[in-house]
Amino acid sequence: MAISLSNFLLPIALLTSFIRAATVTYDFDIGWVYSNPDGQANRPTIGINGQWPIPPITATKGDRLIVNVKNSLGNESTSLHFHGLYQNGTTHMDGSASATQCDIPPGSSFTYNISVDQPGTYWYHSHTRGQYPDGLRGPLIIHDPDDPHKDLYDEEIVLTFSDWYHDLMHGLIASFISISNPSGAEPVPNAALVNDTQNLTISITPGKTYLFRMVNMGAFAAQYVWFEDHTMQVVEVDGIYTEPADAEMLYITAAQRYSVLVTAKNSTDANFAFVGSMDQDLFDVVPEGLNPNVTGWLVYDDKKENPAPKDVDAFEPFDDFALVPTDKEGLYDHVDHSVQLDLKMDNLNDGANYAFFNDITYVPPKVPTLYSVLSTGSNATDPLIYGSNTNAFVLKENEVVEIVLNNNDPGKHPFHLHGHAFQVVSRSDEEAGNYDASTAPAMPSIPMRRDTILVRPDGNIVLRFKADNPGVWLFHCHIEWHVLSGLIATFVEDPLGLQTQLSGKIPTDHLDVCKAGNVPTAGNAAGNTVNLLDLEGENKSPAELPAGFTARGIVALVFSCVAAFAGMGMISWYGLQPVKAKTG
Ligand SMILES: *[C@@H]1O[C@H](CO)[C@@H](O)[C@H](O)[C@H]1NC(C)=O
Ligand SMILES: *[C@@H]1O[C@H](CO)[C@@H](O)[C@H](O)[C@H]1NC(C)=O
Ligand SMILES: *[C@@H]1O[C@H](CO)[C@@H](O)[C@H](O)[C@H]1NC(C)=O
Ligand SMILES: *[C@@H]1O[C@H](CO)[C@@H](O)[C@H](O)[C@H]1NC(C)=O
Ligand SMILES: *[C@@H]1O[C@H](CO)[C@@H](O)[C@H](O)[C@H]1NC(C)=O
Ligand SMILES: *[C@@H]1O[C@H](CO)[C@@H](O)[C@H](O)[C@H]1NC(C)=O
Ligand SMILES: *[C@@H]1O[C@H](CO)[C@@H](O)[C@H](O)[C@H]1NC(C)=O
Ligand SMILES: *[C@@H]1O[C@H](CO)[C@@H](O)[C@H](O)[C@H]1NC(C)=O
Ligand SMILES: [Cu+2]
Repeated sequence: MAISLSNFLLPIALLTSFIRAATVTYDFDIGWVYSNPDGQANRPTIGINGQWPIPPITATKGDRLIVNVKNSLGNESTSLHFHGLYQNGTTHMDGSASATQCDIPPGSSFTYNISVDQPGTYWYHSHTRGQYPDGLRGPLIIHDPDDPHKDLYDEEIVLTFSDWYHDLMHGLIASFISISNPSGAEPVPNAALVNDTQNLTISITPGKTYLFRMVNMGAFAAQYVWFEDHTMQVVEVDGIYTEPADAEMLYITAAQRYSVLVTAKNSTDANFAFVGSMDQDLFDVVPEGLNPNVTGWLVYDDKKENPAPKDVDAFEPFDDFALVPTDKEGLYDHVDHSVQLDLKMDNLNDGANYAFFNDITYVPPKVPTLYSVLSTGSNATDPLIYGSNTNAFVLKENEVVEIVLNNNDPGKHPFHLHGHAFQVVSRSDEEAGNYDASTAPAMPSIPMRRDTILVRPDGNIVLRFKADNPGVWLFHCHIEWHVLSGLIATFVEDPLGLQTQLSGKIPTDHLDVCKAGNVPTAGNAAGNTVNLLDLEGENKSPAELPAGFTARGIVALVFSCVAAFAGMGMISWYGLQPVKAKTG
């Protein structure tokens, strides 16, 4: 009896472990293709295996995900980041170029090998500076056999939202970070897309309930999203299940995700529009003729017309701060390590506009930060070795960390932390100024958690998380323009634990791409392996403006130069270069 029972149980155990440990492999050959998703401009776009839109990545909780990347771009380096995956034990697979790996140069290959234990809606994108808006971004969905909401819906549909540019990032970046753009005005997108197209139709069966997994994979614009005459129920944000909460309209910043339940009507009398509308408050100047909206339809009857969307009077989106995670994780009410980050935008002496945390703008170090951790022994706990322009903070194992972010800028910024979902314990209205614990509202006992959060203009946010994931994790604004202008901090979490965890585990292809790109992999941020406190030769930002030289002065200077050179065309424009030396 006992024998036959164990004979019976054994195959089931094997079957279970087989299902749980499935390996999902993607072979991605990254190269240029042409695309024209808004019907207005055919442009070079970064595709995968000759195709764009690029494929969604899907796996099931417990799977091992292997992504074999070959860089066939010819003229650009690349990398892939898996946004929202904690990479617990595999910080070297996080894909953050200059932080956790070297860029993958043209012609090189690289394998990402990740164990995915977290269900939810994520996305993947290049984390090489400024590249993903050229097309290298797509959804990443981790299915969950134990989804607490699975009985509430019949079908799931992925919807990606994004902004879209007709010009390539290479040229846009050159004009963005430039003396000719001293106010730091970001390039304005040309169109909004849903599923990398417009006028998408979704065939709907009456009476069914759908789970829409929505991802904003844009470069810049947040989008207001609503389904006409259908209420959404939010059940997941950024991979965190929430108690169902009704929402008529969402505000989805770049990099955020929402899963919502939408129950179809019982009749097929009409079709209904759904709309994504780019938040034009983000744009310094709204170009004439820009359509900020992308429309799609819930089609109950394909013989009936798809009506034009009705104008909404006011944008009054759902407040995500009120969401309650289903796991009811309580507030971390004791903080071990508080990090204050004061955000500002300002000019440096090259005349261009940069973004700063605590007066420091991020510049990628010569040695990727992870490789500095792994090659500096006990000195890895000293934040100084990571360089003058990385905003490095060293965290101790398992301490509760708090980030107090004061936005001393009139713009909205969506902040993302790699390696964790954080508790959002405070978020002010706009114009509230710096965080002040003595006047701020009481913190929620069960705070909302997610991995990307909006800080309002001249307002503040307070985030908390436990340093239970050794790694090098970037914290940055997810507006790609602000990544380029330096709005990044580096958290070096439990560096000595990380050395033990990853000892002998960096695969050779990781070091091969460094060699191919001539990037050093040992020593401090400057590549100095002897005197770790000597940062001679490190990558640094341009110097500060001389005292009394204001951004306004640069604008005036540029306009007077432009006026002086007017009529001389491109050559006179580039003739602005000498001004650089004069202001320095
Ligand atoms: C979507 O429809 C609008 C309105 O008819 C049209 O202007 C636009 O070009 C369409 N977009 C695409 C990609 O076909
Ligand atoms: C890289 O190659 C693509 C495709 O040929 C081209 O459109 C793009 O302009 C090139 N980029 C640079 C910086 O030369
Ligand atoms: C991925 O990592 C696991 C665990 O370290 C290892 O067993 C496996 O061989 C790796 N797979 C590939 C394709 O590198
Ligand atoms: C939108 O694109 C995703 C893949 O990115 C696909 O899975 C989904 O089915 C598409 N949705 C519709 C309604 O076509
Ligand atoms: C559709 O019909 C079912 C069964 O009669 C009912 O329970 C449900 O409330 C109806 N749904 C809507 C959206 O009216
Ligand atoms: C976009 O949608 C908003 C909100 O409904 C509306 O006010 C605006 O007129 C629309 N713009 C265009 C160009 O259709
Ligand atoms: C760390 O720095 C100290 C000086 O503070 C130095 O004596 C020691 O050799 C360094 N250790 C390593 C592993 O470089
Ligand atoms: C990482 O794994 C450790 C041990 O397995 C666990 O205690 C910790 O909570 C995990 N951290 C994250 C962010 O998932
Ligand atoms: Cu920003």
